[in-house]
Amino acid sequence: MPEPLVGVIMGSDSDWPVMEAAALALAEFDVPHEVGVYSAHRTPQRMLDYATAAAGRGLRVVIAGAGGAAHLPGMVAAATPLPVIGVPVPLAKLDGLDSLLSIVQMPAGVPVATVAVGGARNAGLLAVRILAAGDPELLARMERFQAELAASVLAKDTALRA
Ligand code: RP5
Repeated sequence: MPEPLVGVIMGSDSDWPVMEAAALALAEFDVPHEVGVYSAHRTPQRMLDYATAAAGRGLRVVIAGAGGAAHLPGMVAAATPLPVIGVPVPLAKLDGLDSLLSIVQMPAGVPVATVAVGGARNAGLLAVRILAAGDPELLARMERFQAELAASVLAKDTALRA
């Protein structure tokens, strides 16, 4: 098994039904990744240990998803120099707006690239793009993916007009 380049982490295993889409997008591009639960509130030291060790372990990007008082992405970004992508996980109450605002309003100097509420697939694709910037083969695959996406839209347009 190749060493993971992307860490897909979440505050609770209850986030997995949303976060799985990030792992699936990475798998689609054969990007080695790992998955884990690290709670900013319930296991703060374990979360910090993960974040501080991530770059040294060879990770290049961290995708962090959390819901409600969603402090995981920001705290991980505070403790690692790696790019962190935050996924606001929608919970039963407040529809994920609380998660979004908890993740997106980072203070200057500590960025988290925040995707849409429940936008784990885009988080995975953004991680692929970050890696592809330094990997011509992965960049070519991303270009093919974009061309296929465009073709699928054109096919729908053609079908609609027929
Ligand atoms: C957050 O609290 C987690 O990211 C999860 O979205 C939310 C609820 O967690 P559970 O009570 O389902 O474990 O930290």
